[in-house]
Amino acid sequence: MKLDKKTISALAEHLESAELNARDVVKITDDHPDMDWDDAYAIQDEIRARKERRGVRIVGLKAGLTSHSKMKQMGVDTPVFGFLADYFSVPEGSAVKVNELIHPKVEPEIAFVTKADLRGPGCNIATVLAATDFVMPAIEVIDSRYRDFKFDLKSVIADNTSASRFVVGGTMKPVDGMDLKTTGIVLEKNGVPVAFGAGAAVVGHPAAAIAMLANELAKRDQFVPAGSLILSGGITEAVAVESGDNVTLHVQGLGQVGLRFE
Ligand code: OOG
Ligand code: MG
Repeated sequence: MKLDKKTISALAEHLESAELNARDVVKITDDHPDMDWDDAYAIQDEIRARKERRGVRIVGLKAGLTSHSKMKQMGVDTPVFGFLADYFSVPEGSAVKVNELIHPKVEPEIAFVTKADLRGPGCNIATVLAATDFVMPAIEVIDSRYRDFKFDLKSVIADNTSASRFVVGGTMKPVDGMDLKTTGIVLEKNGVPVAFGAGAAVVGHPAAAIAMLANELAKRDQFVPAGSLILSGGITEAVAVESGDNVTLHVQGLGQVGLRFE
């Protein structure tokens, strides 16, 4: 750790205020170039603790920057992990208010729900699939608090990996008999297909992203508890949205899920 406790809580407040007021800020490494990975996750953990102290429930976890399209789009090279708060969850088909956000983008993802604890180190595709209750389609709405979505890895980790809203829906299915590598997806904006992919785009297999999350949490003496909802990461580049847009994600064998922006 390079930052003291006071600085970590000040940065958590700074980034959380940017989120809650929908105001962008410059990336925090500009002022704290020597902060390390532990500092970045400590700031994220402090944002989580601030929300919990106000009575917000944490309802899930997420992996991000798990596909080459996303890494290339953002100019970074390692996955990152964050949390999902209760108010991030949007009912299927309902509207996300763009005036509560800075510059939202949508990502096509596969959500996992677990039925057993996942504890790293050493989690892998097999252990994740064995612990998976079901999978379902998910659209994540990301909204980096950093100006123009410009950040480095430590800044984006501190900013809870741009987590903002999400919707899950479609059909929930157990993973036996599914090949999540070749599961195809089509993302439509206003009825027009805008992004296509398959599960393998996410670190070879979406379950591998969940294993990476469990192994990363283990470094901080944490684990993925049974019953967790986890977003495995955008399969394609994120797509910018604005008021009036309608987004639908089709996942092969898992139906579709959608939301609107107003
Ligand atoms: C970081 C979050 C990326 C994903 O699914 O790749 C993410 C960002 O691109 O702002 O959630
Ligand atoms: Mg995502």
